[in-house]
Parts: sequence; C-alpha cells; structure tokens
Amino acid sequence: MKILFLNGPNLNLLGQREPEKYGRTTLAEIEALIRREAKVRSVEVDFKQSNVEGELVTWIQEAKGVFDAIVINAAAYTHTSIALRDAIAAVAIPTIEIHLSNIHAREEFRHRSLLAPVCRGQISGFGAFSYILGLISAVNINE
Ligand code: CA2
Repeated sequence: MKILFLNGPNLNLLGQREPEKYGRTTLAEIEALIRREAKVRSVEVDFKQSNVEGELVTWIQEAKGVFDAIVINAAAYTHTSIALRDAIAAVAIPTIEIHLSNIHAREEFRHRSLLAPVCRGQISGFGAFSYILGLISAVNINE
C-alpha cells in the first residue's frame, strides 16, 4: 500500500514560528515520525509540502494509479480552494483531511472546509498526532 501525505502553505514554518499555536515539532520531524510508523505497518509513504496551490493540484492528479490513499493538511487552502476540492473529487483516491489544530474551535473562517465533502473523513486538533491518526485511517481505509 502507498500513501501520499500532502502539506499546504506555511507548514514548512512549523516549529520555527508561532509554537504556541502549532507546537514545536518541525515538518521534517513529523515526516520522520510518519516514515517510522509507516515502516512498522509495512506501508510506503511519500511526504510533500508546497506553498503553491497548483503544485498541490498537480500532485493529487499524478497520484492516480500510484497511491492508494491521500492524507492532506491543505492548511489555509482548506478554507478557500475549489481547485483542490475538484482535484480530490476527480482522482477518486480515498482522501483524509487532517489538521494540527482544532479548526472548529478557532476563528469562524476556519470552521468551513471546502475539502471535507470530498474526503472520507476529517481529523483535527491532535497536533502532530493528527498525522499518525491520518496514517492509521489511511491504512484501514478499505476495512
Ligand atoms: O491546524 C492546521 O493544521 C491548519 O491546517 C494550519 C493552517 C491553518 O490555516 C488552518 O486553518 C489549520 C496554517 C498552517 C500555517 O503553519 C504555520 C506554522 C508556523 C508558523 C506560521 C504558520
């Protein structure tokens, strides 16, 4: 099984800025955690980040026929991107939306996710552990 982890804008700053909001763990540390947990479960993972909406769209399109599931933290694009939503719907790969923070406990503009209706489910509010929950959900997506 192959799982694609996608990360949206500004997540490359994790652990370096605003640790009170998003914690002290860097994206590279989260990737290492996910690679370790994936190995334990004998699954392959790819882990990418981009600040560019179109690049994320292209990676979703290219995932067709290559990956069995996508785990995505689209960051701010969660709340704005019809392009990402359309790409997820188009490839029809089971996709899990994840967030470090609880988006429903934050500003109102973060409560709405344009991606949620085309994802299998949403994991929100568990910090770096949201990524592990995303991995476990992806591994069991066909159960
Ligand atoms: O909680 C999450 O995972 C979010 O997807 C994070 C996004 C935010 O726009 C979403 O509403 C919820 C923001 C990611 C920005 O990450 C930063 C990390 C360090 C410093 C500044 C931003």
